[in-house]
Amino acid sequence: MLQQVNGHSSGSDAQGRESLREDLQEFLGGEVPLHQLDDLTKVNPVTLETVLRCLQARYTADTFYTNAGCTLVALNPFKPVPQLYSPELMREYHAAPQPQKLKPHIFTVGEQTYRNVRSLIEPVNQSIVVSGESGAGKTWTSRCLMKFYAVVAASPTSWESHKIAERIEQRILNSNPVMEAFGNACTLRNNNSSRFGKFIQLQLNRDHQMTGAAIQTYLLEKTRVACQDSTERNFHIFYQICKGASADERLQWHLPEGAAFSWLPNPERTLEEDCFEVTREAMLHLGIDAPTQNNIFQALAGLLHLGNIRFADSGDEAQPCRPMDDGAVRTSALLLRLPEDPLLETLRIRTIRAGRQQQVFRKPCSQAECDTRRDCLAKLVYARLFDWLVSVINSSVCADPASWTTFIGLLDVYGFESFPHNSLEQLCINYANEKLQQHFVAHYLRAQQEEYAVEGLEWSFVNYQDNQTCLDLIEGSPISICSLINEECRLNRPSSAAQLQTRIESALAGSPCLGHNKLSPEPSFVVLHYAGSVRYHTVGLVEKNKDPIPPELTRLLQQSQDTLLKVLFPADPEEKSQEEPSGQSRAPVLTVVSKFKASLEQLLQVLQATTPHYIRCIKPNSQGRAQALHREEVLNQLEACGLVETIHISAAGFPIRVSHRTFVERYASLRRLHPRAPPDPHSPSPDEGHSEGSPHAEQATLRALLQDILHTLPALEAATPAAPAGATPAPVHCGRTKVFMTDATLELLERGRAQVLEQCARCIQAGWRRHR
Ligand code: AD9
Ligand code: MG
Repeated sequence: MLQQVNGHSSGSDAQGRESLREDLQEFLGGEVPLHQLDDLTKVNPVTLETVLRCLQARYTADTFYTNAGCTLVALNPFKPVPQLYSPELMREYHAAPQPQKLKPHIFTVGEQTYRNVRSLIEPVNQSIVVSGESGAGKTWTSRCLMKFYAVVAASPTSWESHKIAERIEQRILNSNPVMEAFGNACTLRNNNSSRFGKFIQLQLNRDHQMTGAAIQTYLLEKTRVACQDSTERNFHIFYQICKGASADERLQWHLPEGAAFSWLPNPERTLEEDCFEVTREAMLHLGIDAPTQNNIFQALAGLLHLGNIRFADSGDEAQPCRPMDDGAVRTSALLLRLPEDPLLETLRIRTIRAGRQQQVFRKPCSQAECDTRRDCLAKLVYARLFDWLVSVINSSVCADPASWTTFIGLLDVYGFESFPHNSLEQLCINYANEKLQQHFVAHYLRAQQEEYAVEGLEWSFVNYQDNQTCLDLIEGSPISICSLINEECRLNRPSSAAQLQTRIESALAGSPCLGHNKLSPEPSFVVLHYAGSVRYHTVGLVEKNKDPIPPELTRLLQQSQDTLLKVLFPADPEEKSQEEPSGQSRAPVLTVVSKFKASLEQLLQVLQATTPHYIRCIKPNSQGRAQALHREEVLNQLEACGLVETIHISAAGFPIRVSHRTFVERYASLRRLHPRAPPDPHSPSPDEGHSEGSPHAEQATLRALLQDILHTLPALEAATPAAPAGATPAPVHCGRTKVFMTDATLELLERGRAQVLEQCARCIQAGWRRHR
């Protein structure tokens, strides 16, 4: 049935060739300047080189968005472009009869998504997946989309609570600065790098107004609280309090001007993110009042002082280590409102239960163990604080279940990462990116090709990169990288980093995605991800995966007199004695990797139940400079996200699919508009060979009607004022059970149908007047 796959009708070969020639001319003949070519599917031929040239030309012309079929490519401008995100422009895209006819923009995706929720008979939840490497602009894009919905889907009523009457959209927007202050940090790749993943559901009521939102976060990189690369920074909020506190607050929080903190590297670097006032104001709007805020910042200052505690070996195994600076212990105890002696004791001494009588033994920790316990205490407090903040924000912005019916989900997860040193955090981040890439491949590429095959449409199969092999290596069963790391945790045996490397390399040697690991002096393994190869260092990997929390630490925090810490660490009345059993620490119930895997699976389930839209953010250069597009870097990203394959498929694709019956029912009337010439007496009748009323006969009749309707298309097109003379017939194809077409064809058919309806209405009116 299908005669070609490049978006040209099967109607006439000559016409198809002519239009193909025109397309080629558009690109090769230079009639349309490259920077004006706003869909990469029109670049001809589609190769990495031509796509890159087009993007480069557009970037030079300050055009940052380009369609790539079903995906939008967003180049990071690395400079303010306020006119591109004004509320006026948002309204323009929202009001446009056909937003896809306007210049490509994230607002086109936003509006299309919004219309999908509104226009479908059975409303389907939508999601926008924003992807790209670190610093490519994902968070920026999701923030702009939230602003877009705050404008176009604003609810008419305001909320009255927390003594502030305000619009819910504003409150949802206020969640951004708070989440970013506590969850973002300056890294080598991005001054405002998200150190957690975020999925936000914008909840819409029956009238498609935003009534609330729900935020889900993924794996905060909590190690950053206590351990930062010398070129990076801790979470923004620590710098905000140190730079933005008032004189009184400095006294209260023990943060004198110029104080040095070992967990606060590069304090002299000032970023635009260091804006304490913005965070405070936003917290206030979210219902976090000034005393609670004060409490939070005081606890954070306590953590900074905790980081300054250093231990010196006592030189005697039976004696605990000595703190080198009593002042740091005292101040952190004071700010966290913990008793000073138990704090010091908990950091320096382990309690172990052993023997039949379960006697309690106290064992002094080595200097390294003391440091680990101090860091663990800080991570524990910060992670709980972050989760608590998310829950407070959710309770402030989440609509009650009865007041929303559909949602638009925005996914902004940390981009693919490859640093000189990669550990468990990068493994999890890159694992998440592999999963999302697979979702993309599965949803668009594979599903599209498979449906074409089932429908009997001819299809020149495109070779796309399926990353299942890589996912098998990371998470597969029975043996994978995750299962091996988890097993080490479960066995709880002392094993070296080199042993873990050997186990991974020998057990998974058969995987084509496990790279060669010849040159590294450090124990590590290499994974060939879809976006590039990454070397993961195995030192400390198992311990990070266990993420052990000595029970004494939790119990210590339960003793705090601080109101906030009391909420974060409620006393557990049922609590049994939790001293460690003798020997090794207890095996953890759930490892970091298994928790992450479970939350990722949950996320994918949600995504799979929505209609997804994709925005691919591209970082034009790694220095964050405006007007500079580095070919090699962009090429790597284009290749990594499989964009070329996407363009191939989308160019040949027909996004609209309708069953034969629905199509005939909706458009049968078009035959009135342009009746077909009487049938050729020599051609076989549609139901020939089938008895009347049989399913085959019905099918044949449907097909005949279908063909009649399709034959009206050229006439419809010719009658369209906008259609240039000799325009290509709209691409449409008949599969076994469905009709496949482009948006343009659908538009044409709908216009024709409206015309018929209008004619009918006029006839009825005329008849009615005559009757009177
Ligand atoms: V990461 O994976 O969280 O490390 P993102 O989220 O992809 O990363 P982000 O959105 O934070 O990157 O963008 C990085 C920086 O690029 C921003 O801080 C802005 O300075 C800059 N940016 C991104 N998009 C735009 C834009 N549309 N206009 C202007 C932009 N600047
Ligand atoms: Mg981000």
